[in-house]
Amino acid sequence: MTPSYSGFLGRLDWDALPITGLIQNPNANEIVANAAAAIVLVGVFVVVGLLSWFRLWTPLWRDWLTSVDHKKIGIMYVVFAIVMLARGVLEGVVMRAQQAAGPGDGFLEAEHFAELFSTHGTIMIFFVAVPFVFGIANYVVPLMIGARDVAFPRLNQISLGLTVSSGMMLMVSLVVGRFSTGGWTAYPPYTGAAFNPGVGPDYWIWAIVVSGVGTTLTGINFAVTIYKMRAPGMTFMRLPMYCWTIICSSILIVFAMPPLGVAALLLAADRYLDFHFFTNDLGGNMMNYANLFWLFGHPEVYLLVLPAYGIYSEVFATFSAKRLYGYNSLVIATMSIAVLSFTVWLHHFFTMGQSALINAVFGIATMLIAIPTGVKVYDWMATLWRGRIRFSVPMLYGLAFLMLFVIGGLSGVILANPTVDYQVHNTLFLVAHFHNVLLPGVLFGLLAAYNYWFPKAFGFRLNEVWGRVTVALWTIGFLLTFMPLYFVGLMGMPRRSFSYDDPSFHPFMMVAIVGALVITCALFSVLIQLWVSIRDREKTRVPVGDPWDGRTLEWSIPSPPPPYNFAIIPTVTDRDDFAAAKDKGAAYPTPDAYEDIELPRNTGIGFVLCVLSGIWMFALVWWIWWLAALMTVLMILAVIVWTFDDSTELTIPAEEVRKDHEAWLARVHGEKAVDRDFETSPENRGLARPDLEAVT
Ligand code: HEM
Ligand SMILES: [Cu+2]
Repeated sequence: MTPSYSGFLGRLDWDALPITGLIQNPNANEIVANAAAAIVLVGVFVVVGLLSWFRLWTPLWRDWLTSVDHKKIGIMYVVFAIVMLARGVLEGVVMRAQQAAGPGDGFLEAEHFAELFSTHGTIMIFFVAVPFVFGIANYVVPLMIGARDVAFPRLNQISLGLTVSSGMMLMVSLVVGRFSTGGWTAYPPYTGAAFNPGVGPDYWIWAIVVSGVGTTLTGINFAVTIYKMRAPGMTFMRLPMYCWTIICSSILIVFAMPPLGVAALLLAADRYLDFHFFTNDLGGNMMNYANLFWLFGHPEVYLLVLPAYGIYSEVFATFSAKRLYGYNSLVIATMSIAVLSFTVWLHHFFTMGQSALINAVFGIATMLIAIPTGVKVYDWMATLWRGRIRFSVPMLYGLAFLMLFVIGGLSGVILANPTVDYQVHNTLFLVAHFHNVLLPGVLFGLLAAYNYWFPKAFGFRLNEVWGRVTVALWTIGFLLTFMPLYFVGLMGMPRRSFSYDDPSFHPFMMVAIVGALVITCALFSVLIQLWVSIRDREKTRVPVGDPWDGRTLEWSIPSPPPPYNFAIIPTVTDRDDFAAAKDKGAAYPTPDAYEDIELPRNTGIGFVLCVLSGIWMFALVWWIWWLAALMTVLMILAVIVWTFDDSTELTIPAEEVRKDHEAWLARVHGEKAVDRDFETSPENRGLARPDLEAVT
């Protein structure tokens, strides 16, 4: 701590604003930084302006910000993830442009480039992939297991609040001060106070700590939800594959996030209180950081990709009109991957000085993960085999995934060999590898989920044509951007460097920038698809709720579902219970009696904690101690006051449930069932005709 910064605003001053840099030193680098800040500010003005113009503040507060409905929380998570994705992609493009500018120094300063890969990586992992994965899970899991909500609905709202406030911190770091230059892993000594005395690493630390708390709570929430809230009869061996992957992923969170939080807090202790956990003098050791970080970091990538596996399992089964092949082996493979993911973290520092024996052990452990993954790929292909395949958008993502992900997985096996890793671990080969698993693996899966479950959430289908265009753009863009990196990496081009002088790298960088621009088009295409779909929504409504001839419980209720999800909690007798019911002609039963339904009542606690924790983080970053103390007190008070609120339940009378449900059943019986061949036509109102040609 430097006492000279004990002033009212800590170390905050005019130099923190990017415009100061621009005035003092107008160049391309400063223009890029200021443009980014301006985009944030314009974004805020546009959103505030639109909300005021359309008088949306009240409905926003009443229906969304205070809602504890898992469906709405899920949607808010996904919206947040897509906003952050836009920022992350643009940063990727700026980095590619810098290197495409050719050998020499390009237009960015080294510091700025370092900030870019640090925010880009941090955002993509913590604020795109994680919220997107758990946004989809929030929406889908309770519906799939026949529940009315998650186990702890209010905790769920708090998790969202903490994630959003940390994401907003990253946005603020564009406008006030500068973000870390230490990469998404924030290794000391690069992020230690001696090397990096500014605010950057502190932005990273608090964003990670607070969002980490939110994510840990989500992990607990979903593990408990799937353990305890399954509908009667839904044994674990009848659990949809997607829910299996979410429960594994939740358990990974519970074990993996705390080490990250601890690592970040110890780093904070080093930086704020002059401790020496990770410095080489006074007894510290930065390898402690590397171990803690990757004890989290490796499981993290499986926590992201397992849910994508789950999504593809559902998508392949539905669009092949077949039961998922090898369910038991898929369950075992999922659990094996989850367990193995904790045994391989050392492959992230093969080159940092442990013995050859240790490297060999961890190399082999890493390669073992290819076995359960291979089982999965086999099962998916067997699911497709002789199925009645429909090439809908989620299925196209699935096929792109199958082909491209295998390449990414194989390059991972190559890297698992320590001798090879010695050559390429710090080159663009590694960057190619992890983008190869993160894009076709995680992101394509999430986009498939978005297309697959959108009609469930909003009651109408997304536009097919634009959906296909989007898949094509993502696929082509991915190939052009990242395949060249494998080659240029093998040629020795290092990662994380803002310049290079070997002209033979340049042509590869030119291909990669074209690819990055195609990916930008893909991003726009996602938005165009959404806009076109909203415009044409009358033609694509699917009120009955089953547009794809789905197999699991979420398709057996109206689209969009009522707040309580199920008028009557179903009793499950089969895996793929809804498909089995349709086969037997027993889908859409008329219940004998209805009951009152209790739902959690709205609360503002998540929003309040979001705002308070946001200010708290900002105060800590800028050393505004009085404000940090005040926010700590207010957060504790808010939670205490909130626990005294005992009117937390809301009852929906049986009569109202009956009216709504009967109206929907009447609609089901009045609607014409549509053959699968007309799935994408306006005739598809969400009542699927049993598929007679299907092989099951
Ligand atoms: C949209 C196109 C994308 C482009 C053009 C892009 C580009 C880049 C670039 C240039 C780097 C710096 C590489 C280096 O020199 O080390 C990078 C790093 C990274 N990217 Fe991306 N990326 C994209 C999408 C994604 C996505 C979708 C994810 C995750 C879901 C992701 C996750 C990461 C991570 C974790 C890093 C490492 C950051 C670090 O080393 O600190 N990227 N990306
Ligand atoms: Cu790893």
